[in-house]
Amino acid sequence: MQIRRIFTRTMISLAFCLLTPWQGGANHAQEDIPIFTEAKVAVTVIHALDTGIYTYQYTLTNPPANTTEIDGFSMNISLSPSGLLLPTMGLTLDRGNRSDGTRHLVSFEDDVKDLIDLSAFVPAVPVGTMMPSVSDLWTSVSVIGKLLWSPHPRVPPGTSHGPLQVFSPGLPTIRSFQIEPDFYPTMEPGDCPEDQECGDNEESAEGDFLILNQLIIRGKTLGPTAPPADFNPLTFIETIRGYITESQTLGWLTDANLSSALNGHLNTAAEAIPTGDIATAKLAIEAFIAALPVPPLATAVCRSECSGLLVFNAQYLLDRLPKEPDLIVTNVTASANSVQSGGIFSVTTTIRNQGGGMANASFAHILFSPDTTIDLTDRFLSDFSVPVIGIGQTQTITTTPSIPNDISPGNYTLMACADITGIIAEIDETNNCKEGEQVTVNAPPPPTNDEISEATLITSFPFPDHYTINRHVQSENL
Ligand SMILES: [Ca+2]
Ligand SMILES: [Ca+2]
Ligand SMILES: [Ca+2]
Repeated sequence: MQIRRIFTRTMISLAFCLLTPWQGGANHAQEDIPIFTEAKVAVTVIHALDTGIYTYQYTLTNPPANTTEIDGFSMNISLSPSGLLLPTMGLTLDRGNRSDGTRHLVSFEDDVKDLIDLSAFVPAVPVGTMMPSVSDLWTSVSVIGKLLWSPHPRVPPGTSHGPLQVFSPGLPTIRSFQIEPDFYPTMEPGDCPEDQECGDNEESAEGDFLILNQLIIRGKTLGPTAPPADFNPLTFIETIRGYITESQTLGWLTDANLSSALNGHLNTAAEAIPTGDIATAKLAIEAFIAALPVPPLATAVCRSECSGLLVFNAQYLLDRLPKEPDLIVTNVTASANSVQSGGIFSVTTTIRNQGGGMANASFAHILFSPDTTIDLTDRFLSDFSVPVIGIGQTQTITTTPSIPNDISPGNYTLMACADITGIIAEIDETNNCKEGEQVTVNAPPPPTNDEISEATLITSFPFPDHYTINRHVQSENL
């Protein structure tokens, strides 16, 4: 549009200068200034899970109160310096219908090759493929990241035009747009040909540009941006938090309670991630998404801009949280703090899956350690099976291990470890053990005051030469 417009303006300017240079000062603007006080752009965003491509659909509306047509829509889609470099291969620009009815399509690379050194070409826009869906349209993308659409015919008052579509792997972000009326300054300021006397015409052109600048309707909408090159979940949570604030300012999100709830979910996730509690972060982000309409749907308090911006960015974050389980022992407790070698006691162990994926069934074990670290000198007491544990879920299991007869009396630290056989691939394999309380192991006292609690006389016929007596001896002190 810009190229065409400059061309058109130049032609008009030349016509003025060549044909009626003395009338160049006639004030076109005062006669033709249209009423153009309101125009809207609505956007919806759709995400294709199989390709990862986001489709941005824009509809322009020219309200009936205006007296002129919409001539163009432009949007800043410049690449963020901290963003991933997205390929522009396949980015296609639509230049409208040819005379034979076919579409005139040009590749972005072809379009910019005269402007830049292609050997040093780096993608300038976060748009991988692009094809406007409507005919009668003229599209361009500048190397600095300005997307321009010029509908043809132009959009009259009281009508809408669209959807204009952008296909991009770029995430939704807040972009500035302009809607321009059908109002042409007579010429570009300073464009008067050297061999002409343009006089007042040039001053009038400057005045016209001032008027055009006031007529242009500016606003914010959604457009693609490159995902961050160095993805950090905590930084990204702050990006989403900023989107909530700006959505409120722009009137896309009008429910203060909903905003507060959304920020609460982000707070929960931001506190959980540094502790390794991915499960809590994941559940919080899922709750964040569940609180919003599914894009491209909107509600009275969350417009399509709100749902597209917040849901797809939250989904992006969710997709990048670790998907493996992470088992940890959150508690291990003994039924007694003093036991006797050869005796039994009960131990209750709680295992939590704080990871981002379900943990299959596994085995855990209980140890006595003379110190507070797990090593080969520790005494194994028992192992037990642990059932499947869902994301953020726990299992509490009580076992009754026997204390070995030959364990040395003394103080031991009770310890429990998850996934001792290593069958679960986890986010963190080094956090599976936890120490419990100190347990004192006492040696059994020597038997005293033996009692015969039971005696059996083995007899047979004929009577043998001698008898065998089996005797069970129990210590009173046991
Ligand atoms: Ca673990
Ligand atoms: Ca140890
Ligand atoms: Ca493991």
